[in-house]
Amino acid sequence: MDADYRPFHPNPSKPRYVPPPGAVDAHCHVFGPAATFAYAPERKYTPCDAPKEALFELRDFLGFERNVIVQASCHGRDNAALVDALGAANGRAKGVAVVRPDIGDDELAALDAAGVRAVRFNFVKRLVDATPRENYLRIADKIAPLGWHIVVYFEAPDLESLTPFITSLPGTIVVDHMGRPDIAKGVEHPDFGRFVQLLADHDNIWSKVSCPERLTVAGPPYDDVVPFARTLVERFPDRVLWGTDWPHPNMTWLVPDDGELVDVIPRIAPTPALQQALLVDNPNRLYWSAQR
Ligand code: 0GY
Repeated sequence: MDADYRPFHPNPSKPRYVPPPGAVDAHCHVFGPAATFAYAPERKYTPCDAPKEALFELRDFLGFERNVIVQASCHGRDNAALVDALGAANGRAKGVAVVRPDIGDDELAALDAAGVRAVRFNFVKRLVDATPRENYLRIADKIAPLGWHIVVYFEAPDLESLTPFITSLPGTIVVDHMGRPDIAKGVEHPDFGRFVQLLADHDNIWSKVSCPERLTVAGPPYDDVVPFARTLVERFPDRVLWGTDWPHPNMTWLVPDDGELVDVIPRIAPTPALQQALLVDNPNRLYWSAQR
């Protein structure tokens, strides 16, 4: 682990909020353990191991039934730790992989059988080297027959330049962490307005309303992030997903308490109907439905 890397919270609090039956943590990771699943040589950070057993224990402790495990950049395009976790989850986890453009159909079929339902395109420069757009388009073509979707991760300053590309991609597109808005600018700022408009104009684009801990300026209980997530949940109730982002890679000043993160949910989704859509119906439709 990097000398300045901050491990996940060792003892999160029990949330006051109780998620509905069937609730899904739709954005989390497994890291290593490095002795079995080595980190990628091209990685930009080396995390603390965060194995599947710890993830499943947290899932149960927080009151969730299922996980969507997202391949993180520290494992590069080797999805072995992800596939191992999916295999151990007894059907209670699906995956988002990162793949090479020359991946074979047999490899894709194996990932599909393991429970992968999407690929992730990561545009965050501190996490990955740039990937040529044509590589992403090749991947988009290859996954289309499987009915997978595409998860995109970028930061707010890149929204404008990426919009033509993102809107040209086929199928369902899920944006990580609300496109990482600059919370200090406020929810009324045109920059966040541009992101809201992107979803308003394109009904194939979804957003994860995750990562208050990454976006906040004020810190817990994340009052400053709530209006952003709530805007998206209320405006696009059937195209939002929620996740813990455990084990919270690359947090510099704050080690989030996962119980406190769960307690943000009723503030961004204030009615039972919105909570049901956010935590149960939307992720189950996208990741577990037979007609995906
Ligand atoms: C996240 C956020 C981050 C890291 C990664 O793939 C990754 O390494 O996604 C980050 O550093 O912002 O979603 O886990």
